[in-house]
Amino acid sequence: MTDADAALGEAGTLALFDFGGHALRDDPRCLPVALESLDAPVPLEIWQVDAPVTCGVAGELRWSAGGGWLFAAIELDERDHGGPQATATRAYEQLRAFVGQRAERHVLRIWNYMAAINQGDGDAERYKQFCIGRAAGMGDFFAEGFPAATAIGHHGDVPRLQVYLLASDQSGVRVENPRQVSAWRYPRQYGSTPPSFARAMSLPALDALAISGTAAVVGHASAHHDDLDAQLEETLVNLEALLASADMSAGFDTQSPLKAYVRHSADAARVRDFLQQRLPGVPVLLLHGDICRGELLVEIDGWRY
Ligand code: 3EB
Repeated sequence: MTDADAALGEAGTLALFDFGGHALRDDPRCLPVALESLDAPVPLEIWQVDAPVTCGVAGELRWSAGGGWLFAAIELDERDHGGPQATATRAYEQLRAFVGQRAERHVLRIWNYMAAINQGDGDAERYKQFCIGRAAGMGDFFAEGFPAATAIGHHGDVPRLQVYLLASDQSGVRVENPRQVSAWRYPRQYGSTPPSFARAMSLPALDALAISGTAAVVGHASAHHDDLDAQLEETLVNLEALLASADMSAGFDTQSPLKAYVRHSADAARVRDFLQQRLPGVPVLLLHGDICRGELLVEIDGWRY
């Protein structure tokens, strides 16, 4: 029996994420993520709740729920929907319609993985088109504030958009970073529709902070173009600023799993060394992914308990 089978056999398993190589079962709780791990062996990410879990398929979505928590995921092939903007709209319309009729209607955290995220110039950049489509699909569902999020480019052959989320029957508390302009207030140069996400979401039920994709952005500008070490340093300063903004103690530990998205796989060893030195003992999963601004080499997200 594989680790995945064992996890799926447990009553409280809400979701299982595979970053390569685990040959997951055809189960609504299993998501093969389009990003490749730069670590071996590839750990399986497992979400568990303290309650029985039900799961199912609803149109193009799959979902699972238990103990007041909801996982939902959608994967769409852009070729069926006409590009990143229309695909994002469709994905978010469906997620919104589904979550809106659930008791777990508070969306706390969203992950977005799309192909060729930096392709196209200026307003034609695929990430910017995704942002327009995402906002249209969200409608006014997040009028009171956006969830925490990550948006990363994958290297898969198929132009597939994957969106998955964690929602709850209890609301979270949005956290912004005083060192950074809130993403939804980014000036026009970053696209006609600014990115719709909060920098972090505090989850009182878990006594945890869900941290959005965090990079070397200061104010609204990217800092340290093409300087990996300096971007990592700046990212750590931003992560600490978020903890302070959430009234949490400083630092990360063995209970705080992080993911580092690395643009160039050749940088993986350096990123691993840097983080081992600066965040000793912190579990970090290294993933090969493109950051949504071409000049950014690395981005970190994760959890702080
Ligand atoms: C930034 O700070 C980096 O579009 O959902 C980070 C996290 C970023 C989430 C998103 C984008 C998103 O602007 C990019």
